[in-house]
Amino acid sequence: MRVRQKTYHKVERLLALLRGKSSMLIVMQDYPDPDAIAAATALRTFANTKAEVQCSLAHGGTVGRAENRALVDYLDLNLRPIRDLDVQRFDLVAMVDTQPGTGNNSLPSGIIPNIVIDHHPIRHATRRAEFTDVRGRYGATCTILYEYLLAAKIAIEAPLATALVYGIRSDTQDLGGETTRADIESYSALYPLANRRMLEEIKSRRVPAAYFRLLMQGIVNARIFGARILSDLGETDNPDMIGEIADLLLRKEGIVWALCYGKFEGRMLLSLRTSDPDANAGRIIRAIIGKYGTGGGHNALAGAQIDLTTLTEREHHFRELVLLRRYVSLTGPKGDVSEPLVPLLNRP
Ligand SMILES: [Mn+2]
Repeated sequence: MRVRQKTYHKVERLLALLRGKSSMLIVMQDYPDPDAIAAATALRTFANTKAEVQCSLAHGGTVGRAENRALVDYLDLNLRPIRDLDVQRFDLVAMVDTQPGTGNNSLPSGIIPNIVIDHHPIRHATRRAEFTDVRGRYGATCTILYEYLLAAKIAIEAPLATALVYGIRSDTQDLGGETTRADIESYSALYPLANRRMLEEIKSRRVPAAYFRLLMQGIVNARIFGARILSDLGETDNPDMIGEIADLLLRKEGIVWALCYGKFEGRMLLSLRTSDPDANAGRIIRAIIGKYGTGGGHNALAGAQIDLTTLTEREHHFRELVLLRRYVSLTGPKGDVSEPLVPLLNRP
């Protein structure tokens, strides 16, 4: 794989920023996915190797999905809750796979990060960072970081290669829809370096009984409106299940849009998926959320969050109805009747 001039240029600028510094905080989404976890690990490797900068990886929420926890365990990462850290104490603050003000991370609002590396559409607040590399067309942030490691001639050990492979694979849905040539080339270069047995183990990590309870809830509550499906998970202790069930519901024959939502720690979290190659789920979810919260994403998948702590039960209920009405009206024709995905049987 050939390193592009642009990447050499970015790497030089990043090195200039790291030089002479001793600590860096790397902030991920609150519920980091494999792309974020691997990209943060790669940035840490870059900073350690090239500038001896010590890094802390932090996020605001939890790692719920069993596969993601397996990845964190395998990389032996000590992920820190951002609220326990004094952000000002670090020489540098970096963000990967997210940006300031998106609502899906817990970087304190007054802090401008020094470094932002991401593949979501660029945000206004990001332009204030000293170093930005936002490649909206890329399938994964891991691909950007792999190019940095390559340009800086850093040897990639098996655990990091494994994480990057897994990150690219999961963010591009196995190199499907939103994949660029750079993603495919990075994947091909990294795959021979990865630990294939570990990839298998991460994917088949066992899940607790609670997983099946949430799965049942997601299926029993699912309702279909023509080519749309939606499901309410209710109160959940595993926010990653919301996205996982949205993925699952999209597999139903004839479904083009899937929305799943639930409540976690005073927030309503929503995951939107579409199989329409011409649609933009990120734009639709922002239209659904409006002023109630924040949201964003890619063409095929998007997420949003609403703070519930200032709302009464009644206000929340009203908003929920508004959101569902917007979802249905923005994703298809009016007049489709609601029917359950699985009509409940009468038990004997
Ligand atoms: Mn990503």
